[in-house]
Amino acid sequence: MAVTENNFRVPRFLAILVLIVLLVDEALCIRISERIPEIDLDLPNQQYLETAVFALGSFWRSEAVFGCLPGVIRTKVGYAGGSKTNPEYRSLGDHAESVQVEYDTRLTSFNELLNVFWSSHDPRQVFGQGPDVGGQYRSIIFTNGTEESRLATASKQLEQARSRNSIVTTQITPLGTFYPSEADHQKFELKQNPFLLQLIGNLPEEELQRSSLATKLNGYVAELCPPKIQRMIDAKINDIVKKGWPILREL
Ligand code: MHO
Repeated sequence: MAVTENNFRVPRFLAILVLIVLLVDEALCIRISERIPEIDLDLPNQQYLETAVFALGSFWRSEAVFGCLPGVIRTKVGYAGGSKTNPEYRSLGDHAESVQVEYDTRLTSFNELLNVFWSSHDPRQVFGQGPDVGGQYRSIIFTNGTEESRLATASKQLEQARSRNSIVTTQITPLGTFYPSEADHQKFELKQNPFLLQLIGNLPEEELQRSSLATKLNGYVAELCPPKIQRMIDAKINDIVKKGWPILREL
């Protein structure tokens, strides 16, 4: 009889111990994130993708401004608007710091991007933007074709009509070559936040640059998302942190 009881006691004790270990592990452990391969938009959807390029001051900020908008799939910072070949951050010549925005035409439009462009900087400032002084921070709408050129010109006229007291300095010019900038400047805002980088799985540089999720979070970190989106991402991150499961796969 006693032998039977002992036989039961040992496994039950072990089972309880295992249960406690599992619960403590679930509650306390920060798991090491795995890499999440980003699913690329499938081929049929590629036809709805367009790119637009704008210059509106520091490209760190420009990338964050556009990255969080509904319909924006990807962003990339670079140099455009000048004549120097292969510009670099410390010697960009006559180029302007620019952002290339890849967007889904079913969800947003060149016109909507133009509205964001105007409301996200001061196009009346001469030779710079905010504290950043110099031609590299000038305001430019780059166009691709006559329709974009028409829309850009019309929107500039509207902007100018808001006040005649100063001149809207924004240039409108066909896009020549867009030179992507060095990796350090891509998703710059997000890279200042190791916690969020880990949250999305510490993607290698190439994947980070192509990631739609990183594009959005880059805007979130800079607090430049539209307020509703900013709050939605806040809630999502808090929820994940509460659950102790530190991988954010999508928004
Ligand atoms: N004011 C910015 C300019 C950076 S930029 C990408 C700074 O912190 O230096 O040109």
